[in-house]
Amino acid sequence: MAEEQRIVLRNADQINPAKLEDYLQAGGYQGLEKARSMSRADLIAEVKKSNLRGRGGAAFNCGLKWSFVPTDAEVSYVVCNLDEGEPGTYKDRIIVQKDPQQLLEGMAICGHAVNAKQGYIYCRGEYPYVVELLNLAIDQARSKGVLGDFNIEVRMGAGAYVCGEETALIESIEGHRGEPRFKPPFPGVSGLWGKPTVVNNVETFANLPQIVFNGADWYAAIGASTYPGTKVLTLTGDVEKRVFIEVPTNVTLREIIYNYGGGVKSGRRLKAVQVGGTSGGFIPEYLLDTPIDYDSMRSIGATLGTGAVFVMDETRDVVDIVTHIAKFFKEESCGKCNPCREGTFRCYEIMDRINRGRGTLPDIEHMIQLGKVMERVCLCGLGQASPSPILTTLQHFRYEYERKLIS
Ligand code: L3W
Repeated sequence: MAEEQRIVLRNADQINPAKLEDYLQAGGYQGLEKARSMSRADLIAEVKKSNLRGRGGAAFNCGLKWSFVPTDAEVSYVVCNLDEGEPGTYKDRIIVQKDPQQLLEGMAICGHAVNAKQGYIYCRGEYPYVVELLNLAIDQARSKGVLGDFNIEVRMGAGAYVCGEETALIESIEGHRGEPRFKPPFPGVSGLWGKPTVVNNVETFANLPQIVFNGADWYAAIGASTYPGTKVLTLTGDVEKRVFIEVPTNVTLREIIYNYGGGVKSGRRLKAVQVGGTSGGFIPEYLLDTPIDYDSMRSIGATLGTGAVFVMDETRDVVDIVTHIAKFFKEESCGKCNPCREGTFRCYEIMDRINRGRGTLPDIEHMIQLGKVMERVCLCGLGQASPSPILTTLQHFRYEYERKLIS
């Protein structure tokens, strides 16, 4: 059986997360110390070479993103995306609850690389206890002076899913309504208060202390070559064991479900797996031998996204599940762009009609057309990703839709 490999979760349940001393004894802040001995350009080059790719959904090369911050910027910011609003997703919460200092260290490493003195953690509003732990960790780090002149503050979201999108998140920190901005300019050039801003996910930052301490080559050799390292996954749904694990990125979905999750609950057959949360595509049984790296997942029309692996057994009604998901997107669309505001509404309307046994064959064809347009023209990830459950289930489970149509 493929072994778990812990980078991000290496201190999980080994240290007291509320004690900075524990983190220091486990080797904490050595990555930051090493980073500070490097020039900004060398540090960015090292992170780029490690090929660490964003763990929040888009898998963009982390070092490359940092390199967009102009070298002559007088003020720049580091922002951690802990919004985690994707239903069924909770890996960032666990990473922070198990080891908050590691996140702070990762952010300070980024601060050194882009010459930022101020960082913000944007935390999901439903995680007040995480905010408490983070504030405690920040106070301890500040008292001990381990962060140097890098300051971190926590900001709380208010329950809007769209604020996980980086520019909506920036708007929200600035005190505005959470709506995405047009890109370009990208935040790396013009973000928070118009200043260069790096926005990375919790898991991305949490990898950095070990990457800098052990070197880019060490990291690049772990897991899949195009998406190296490990991935923290949360396995839920119809499995014997619901677990969170950290595995190298070349592990397959089948290994995750059967080796770590103990297989499908009650010996039933597997119908589908949704990877990445509600915006993830549905994967049928015959594709389970696909590795969980970002590119392999994309090649089968799925996403890796937030690392949520949701298993559905043979008794599940795929059309009913997708109808609920479509309702979620309709409610969470911020309404700024027409394709998302109207598209999510229409998708839900059609899905609901089909689910209630009143749909027709043209409904399916319209929805496919609409979904394909939304993927291309919606302003942000919310609208672009929202048709994925519909399109992938129509690809793999079309018979379930047809069975519900008016005959
Ligand atoms: C400068 C360029 N920067 C790209 C940056 C960009 C962003 C990153 C990826 O996310 C997925 C989707 C959602 N100059 C750049 C550049 N960048 N080109 O690289 O950019 P992009 O456009 O590929 O993706 P995106 O729109 O940022 C789309 C998911 O991400 N999503 C994520 C939410 C994450 C959380 C979380 O971490 N807690 O909630 C939201 O939209 O589903 O799959 O940084 O600026 N030429």
